[in-house]
Amino acid sequence: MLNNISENLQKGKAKIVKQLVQEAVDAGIPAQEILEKGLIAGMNVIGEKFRNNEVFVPEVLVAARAMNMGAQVLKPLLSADGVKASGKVCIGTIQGDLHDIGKNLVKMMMEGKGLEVVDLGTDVAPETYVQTAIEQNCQIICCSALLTTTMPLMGEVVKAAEAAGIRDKVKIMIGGAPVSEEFRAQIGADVYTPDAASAADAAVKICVGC
Ligand code: B1M
Repeated sequence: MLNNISENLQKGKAKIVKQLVQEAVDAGIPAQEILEKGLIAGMNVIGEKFRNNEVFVPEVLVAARAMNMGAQVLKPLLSADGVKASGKVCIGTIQGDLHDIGKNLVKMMMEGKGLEVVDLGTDVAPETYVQTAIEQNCQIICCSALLTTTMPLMGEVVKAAEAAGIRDKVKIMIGGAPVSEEFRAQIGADVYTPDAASAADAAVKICVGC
C-alpha cells in the first residue's frame, strides 16, 4: 500500500494519491508511517531522478502537488496526539528558495501541537522574519532551506535579529535537507532538527519554557 502511494506520487497522480492515503489511514497504518514510507519516500525517488536528469521540473511539480494532497489527508491525524502548547511562531523558506513542502509539513505539525504559526511563504528575506517576529510577538523564528546556495542566508537571519536587538527574546530554529547541526553551530542559530515532527516537539519545549 505504501509503495503504491510512493509510485503514484512519482507519476504525479494527485487524486489517486489522496485516495490511497485515505485507504491506508482506513486500514490503520499510522499517519507518520504513511508520510515517511509513502509520501516522502516517493518524493525522494523523484529527487534522485531529478538529480540524474531522468525527470525535469514539470514532473517534480506534479509530484509535489500529489505530495501536498496526500499530506492534507494526514494533517488532522499527524496533529491529533501529544502535548498541546501555546506560543507563536513565524516560519518561511529562506530568500531565493522556493521549496515549501518541508516547511508546510513543519507548519502543519506545529499547528497540531497548538502553536500559532505565521506563514511567510517562500523566498523570505532575513529582515522579514525579524520584522514579523517583532510585530507579531513571535517566540520563535523558523527557517527552512533546501538549496546549498540559500542556506547561508539563514546566518543573516541570526545577524538581523541581533541588529534589531531581539536576539535574547527570540529563538531561531533551522532545518531542511542540506542543513545540519554543524551548520547550526556555525551560524549561531538555536535549534536544528532533521524533520518536521522533531521541529514541532522542539518548538513546544521552547514555548513551554517561555
Ligand atoms: Co528542487 N532541488 N530545485 N525543486 N527539489 C532539490 C532540493 C535538489 C536536492 C534536487 C536534486 O538535485 N537532487 C536540488 C538542490 C541541490 C543543492 O542545493 N545541493 C534542487 C535544485 C537544484 C532545484 C533547482 C535549482 C532546479 C532548477 O531549476 N535547475 C530549482 C530551485 C528553485 C528555487 O528554489 N529557487 C528547484 C525547483 C524545484 C521545484 C519548484 C520543481 C520543486 C519544489 C516544489 C515545492 O516545494 N513547492 C522541487 C522539488 C520538489 C525538489 C525535491 C525533488 C524534493 C524536495 C521536497 O519537497 N522533499 C528535492 C530533492 C530531494 O530533496 N530529495 C529538490 C520532501 C520534503 C518533505 O522534504 O523539504 O527536506 P524537505 O523537508 C524535510 C526536512 O528537511 C525537514 O522536515 C521535512 C521532513 O519532515 N525540514 C525542516 C524542512 N524544513 C525544516 C525546517 C525546520 C526543521 C525541519 O525548522 C525550522
